[in-house]
Amino acid sequence: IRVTAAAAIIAMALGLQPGCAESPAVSTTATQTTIPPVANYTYRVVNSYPYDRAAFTEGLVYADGFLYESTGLYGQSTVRKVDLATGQVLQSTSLDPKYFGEGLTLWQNSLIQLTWQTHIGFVYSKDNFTVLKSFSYTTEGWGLTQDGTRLIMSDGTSTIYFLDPVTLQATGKIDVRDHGTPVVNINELEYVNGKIYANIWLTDEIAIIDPGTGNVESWVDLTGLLPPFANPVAVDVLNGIAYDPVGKRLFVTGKLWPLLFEIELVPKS
Ligand code: DDQ
Ligand code: CA
Repeated sequence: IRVTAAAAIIAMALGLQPGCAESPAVSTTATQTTIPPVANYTYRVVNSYPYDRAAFTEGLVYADGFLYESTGLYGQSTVRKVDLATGQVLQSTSLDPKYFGEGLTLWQNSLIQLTWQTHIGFVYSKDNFTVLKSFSYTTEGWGLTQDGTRLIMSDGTSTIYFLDPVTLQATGKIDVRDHGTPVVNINELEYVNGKIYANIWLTDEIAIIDPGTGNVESWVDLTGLLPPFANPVAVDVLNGIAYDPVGKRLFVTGKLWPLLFEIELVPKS
C-alpha cells in the first residue's frame, strides 16, 4: 500500500501509523482459511470534473445530480451542495471553528455529519441546511454512510459501527480484517451494492468490505489517479467516495484535490 510523502509527514506529526495490511506473520486459523482470496482491482477514469481545491473533503454523498460534501479543518469546516458538472458550490454552511467536519450521509431528507474529535454529530435539513439536532458518540468521528436501514460509521480504527438512523445510537459493530489482519485508519465510506467501500487514510487504496463479516473482499488501487499536472500545489490524500445508484456511477476525490473522478473498477491482471 502506497503512502504519499506529504501524508507520511502528517502521520508522523500526529504520531500515527499508516494503515497497511501486511500478510499475517502467524499462521491462519481454520475459519480464516475459508475466506476466499482478496480480489485486486485497478481503475479506469470514465469522467473527470473540476472540483473546489480548497475543499478538505471528509464526507461525500451523491443525490439527484448533486454532490453533498462535508469539509474538515478547524475554521474551514462546512456542509455544502456541489454541482457535479461544474464543481460549483451551490449552497454551504460553516461549522463553529471548534469543530472539524468529518463523515456525511443522507438519511431521508436530512444530512448527517460527524466531527473528528469532539464527539458530536449534526443533523441538517437537506433543503435549507438548518441544524435540526445534534447527537453524541464516544469514539472519534471519521466516515459515515448508510445501507437503507442503518447508518454505518468509522472512527479511524478497524471497527465499523452500525447506528440506528433515528436515535443515532450504536446498534452493532464489525471488525474489519484482511484475512485476519486488522485494517486500521478506515476513513470515508460509501455503501455500494451491498458492500462497504472504505478509503484507508494515507493510502491510495479503497477496501471493499462485507458488512456481515467485516472481511475485506477486494482492494482497489487508485495509485496515479490525480495526474501530476493537476497537482501544482499541495494536495492531501485520496478521500471521498460517492455512488449514484441510478446511473451506477462511482465518484472519488481527495482532500484539496482540484478534480473529482467517475471511475470504473478493472480487475488487476
Ligand atoms: N481524519 O480525517 C483522518 C480523521 C483527520 C485528518 C486530520 C488531518 C489534519 C491535517 C492538518 C493539516 C494542517 C494544515
Ligand atoms: Ca461517501
